[in-house]
Amino acid sequence: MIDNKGENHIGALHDEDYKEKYFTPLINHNSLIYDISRAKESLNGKWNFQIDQYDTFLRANWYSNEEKDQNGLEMPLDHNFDHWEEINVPACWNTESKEYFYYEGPAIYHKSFKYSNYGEDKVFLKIGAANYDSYIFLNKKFLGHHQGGSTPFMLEITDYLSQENTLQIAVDNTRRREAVPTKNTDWFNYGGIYRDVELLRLPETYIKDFSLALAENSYQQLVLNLTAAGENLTDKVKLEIPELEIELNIPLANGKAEAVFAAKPELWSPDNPKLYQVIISYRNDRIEDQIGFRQVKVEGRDIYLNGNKIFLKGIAAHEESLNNGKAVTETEIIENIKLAKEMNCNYIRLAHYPHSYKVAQIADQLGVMLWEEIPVYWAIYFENQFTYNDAENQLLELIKRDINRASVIIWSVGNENEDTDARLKFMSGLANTARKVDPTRLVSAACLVDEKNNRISDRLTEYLDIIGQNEYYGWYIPDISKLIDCMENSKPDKPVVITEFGAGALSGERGTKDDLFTEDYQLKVYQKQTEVLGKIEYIKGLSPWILFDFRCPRRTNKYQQGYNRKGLLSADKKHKKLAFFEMQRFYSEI
Ligand code: GCB
Repeated sequence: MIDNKGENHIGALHDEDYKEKYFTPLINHNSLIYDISRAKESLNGKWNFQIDQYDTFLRANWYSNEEKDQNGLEMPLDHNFDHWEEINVPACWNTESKEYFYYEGPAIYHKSFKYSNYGEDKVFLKIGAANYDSYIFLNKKFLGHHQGGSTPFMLEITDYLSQENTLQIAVDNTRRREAVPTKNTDWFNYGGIYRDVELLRLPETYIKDFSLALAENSYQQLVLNLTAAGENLTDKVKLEIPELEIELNIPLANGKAEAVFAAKPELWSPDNPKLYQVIISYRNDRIEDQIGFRQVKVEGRDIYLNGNKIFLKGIAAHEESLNNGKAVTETEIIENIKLAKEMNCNYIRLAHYPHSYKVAQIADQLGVMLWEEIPVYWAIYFENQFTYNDAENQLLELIKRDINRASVIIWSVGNENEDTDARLKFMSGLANTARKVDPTRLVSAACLVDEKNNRISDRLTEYLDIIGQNEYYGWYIPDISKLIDCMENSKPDKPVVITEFGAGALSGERGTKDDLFTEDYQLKVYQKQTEVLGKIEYIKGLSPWILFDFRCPRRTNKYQQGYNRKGLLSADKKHKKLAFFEMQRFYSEI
């Protein structure tokens, strides 16, 4: 993990490839240990913070904090970590101070903390999410770099801990062409450590990850796949599901335990979000989780949940709140799910990047199905191998994180990308990866309409289980009468979910049905959309764009003023627009 070269690179001050030279390796999905429901210690709270526009922390190795030269003479330091201002973690820096609202670039977080050993053999540091790039330093040592702003990562810090510790995290939210997402998106570019920072203490051998789900084509068998880590991985893993009176001892072979066993769980569904307490123990390690069991599949043009045909009554949502940016609170997550339920939804599309792990946990409990997505959004650098690796790593981190969440039924490998050869190779590769590592869920992506032929046709659909289709008839394609033609021109051989349609409306703005940006116009678009889409046999779900208005610097007309106004609610969620009630009606009648 340690890159010793990183310790003496005085030249880096003027060196433009300092990052590649001194700040590898990358921390990837292999670093993750299953931690949902494990006890962890929080390092949240006040951290010292400094904007570091010229990246001097990395260039001039500030983290090594050398106060004296080789002859013991005092050095003029350009920083004082302890004197920097304090900021909250988790939080987006943009919402912490007016001055940082539009800041884009590197910034440094610093925290001191004490550590005493309680008998554990290993200690891991977990960062829930930081937008986008993070460089981790503990006690003057560089420990690793992580790319990807929405997924968790971990690193083992056992050997670098002492009683008094200093931890620095350099976080950079610069948009970059080769990154995922790339430079141009339709949402606000938040920065900072906006999910929990925690310590995880583990014994010498421990459970690295596991999945527990219904066997394919059976409601009476469960399958456990578990990986343990550490030395001498022998003995047995114990699995208990007390309510089902299951207690099994499963032998480990080469660090893996696999078992298929009889069980008759009550099935999870939005109407009956039944969860079972599951306890897994291995030697001195123990995990306790709440898991639901359900089967989701596609046959012909239908989607089935537990053998019953379903229609995904959905809504799309960004991860944002006016006060907290991306650092949404549990209360806000519950509020969003309740609003969707009030609209009679059974499903939410979490656009366009992984939202907090808490969303899926809460959705498991409250009973709502989820679409989860990685930010392969618009014009990604599809020709670039590093970009692919980054996207695939984010996908694997997301799947590992939410593998046992019954609410998650679809992995989406991207949104609205032009149908080129490079994109096909890139995104079909991601779809294949998702299917290979998780055969218990469906794979999709939100595709663009073939405008030239006015129909659904995208070469990627061959690799998907469900065709996700965005269409903006009545808005970007103003002639809404073309919607029915598009649907009738299309002959999909799979279920289609309309992943987006919509129209902008400033909340409270009224006018005639023809006045753009009024609630009346938005309502007209929704009425026409539901009228047409409701009659198309192959459409098996909708997630209109979007639950509430969200910040976006690209939107600057007099109605928008920095917000995308296609929400069915205002950004503060206090006002429901007319179209909200149209969706509520439509879903109640399906
Ligand atoms: C889209 C994008 C979404 C945008 C939306 C819009 O097709 O997928 O991210 O925000 O359109 O409002 O233009």
